[in-house]
Amino acid sequence: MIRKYVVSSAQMGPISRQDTRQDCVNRMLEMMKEAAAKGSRFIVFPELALTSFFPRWIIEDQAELDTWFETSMPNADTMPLFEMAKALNIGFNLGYAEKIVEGGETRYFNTAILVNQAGEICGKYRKIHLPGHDEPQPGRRHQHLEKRYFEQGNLGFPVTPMLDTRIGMLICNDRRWPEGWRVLALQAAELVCLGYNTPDDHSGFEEVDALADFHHLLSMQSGSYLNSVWSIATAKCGLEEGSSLIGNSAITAPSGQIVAQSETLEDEVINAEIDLDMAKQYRQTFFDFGRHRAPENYQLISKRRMALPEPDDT
Ligand code: CDV
Repeated sequence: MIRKYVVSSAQMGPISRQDTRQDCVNRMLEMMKEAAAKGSRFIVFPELALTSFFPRWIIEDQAELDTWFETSMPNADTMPLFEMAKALNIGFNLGYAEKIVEGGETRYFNTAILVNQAGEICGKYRKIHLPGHDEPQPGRRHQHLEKRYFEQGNLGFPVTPMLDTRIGMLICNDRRWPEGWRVLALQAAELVCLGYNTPDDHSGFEEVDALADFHHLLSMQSGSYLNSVWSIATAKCGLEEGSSLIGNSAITAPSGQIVAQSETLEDEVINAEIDLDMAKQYRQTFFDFGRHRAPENYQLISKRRMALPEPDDT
């Protein structure tokens, strides 16, 4: 079986505070049509693609905060995406803020779903590496309050069989943590998709912020190469409510080479034909996990959270 087909990244330019879910969905539908016209079978939308990136604001009123979250999926606003997926025979990955009652408790997650070509949800991931703070930081022009508004994902790093392959999901900051990539690769993921909102004025260090695009691409290229997976990274980008978000959406091969990259800071579809069997070359050589990995030596990775010297170090 030849497993070669076109996939797409549907980068979105800024979403303003006033924009409705329908506004966003209409933009996504246009990009879905454009991708399908290029023969694409799978399209990746950004993190929190249905709203402005609200964790930059301090929102004290719970009722107001709740308006940024989806309580069901699909819902009336997003249903057209699911219908279009079925009509055009194209799967998609969508990020959104999820409010759900689980175990009798109301819970809030930064979530991404996979939808297959029949327009059905077939995979869900809730972001594990939440950046930023749970309390507003004095002196910052923009807050980053993901730790306040979301709880850590509780679904692990699932891999979903779909489109003759196995797809894993990461969300934004997850791309900087090799552990998530490796957990996906150990479940034989061949394609990793990721949406992001990455401000280039976030760290408080000018020289670090100046490397925001470089570090994004470095993370995607190293994640793909070190784990022998294709990846599709999709930005929400441009000047959004005064916050400058990087673009550089990219489709990256298991070789670590970028095969398609966005050029604007606006809505933009990029496409690439990917050969899923390419990953095999890497998994049979440098990254033949069965021959070369030594998990018995990696125990600290799951036992220890932070860097500490050993107790007998002098
Ligand atoms: N949405 C994100 O997770 N953004 C982070 C920023 C805050 C560093 C990122 O890793 O891109």
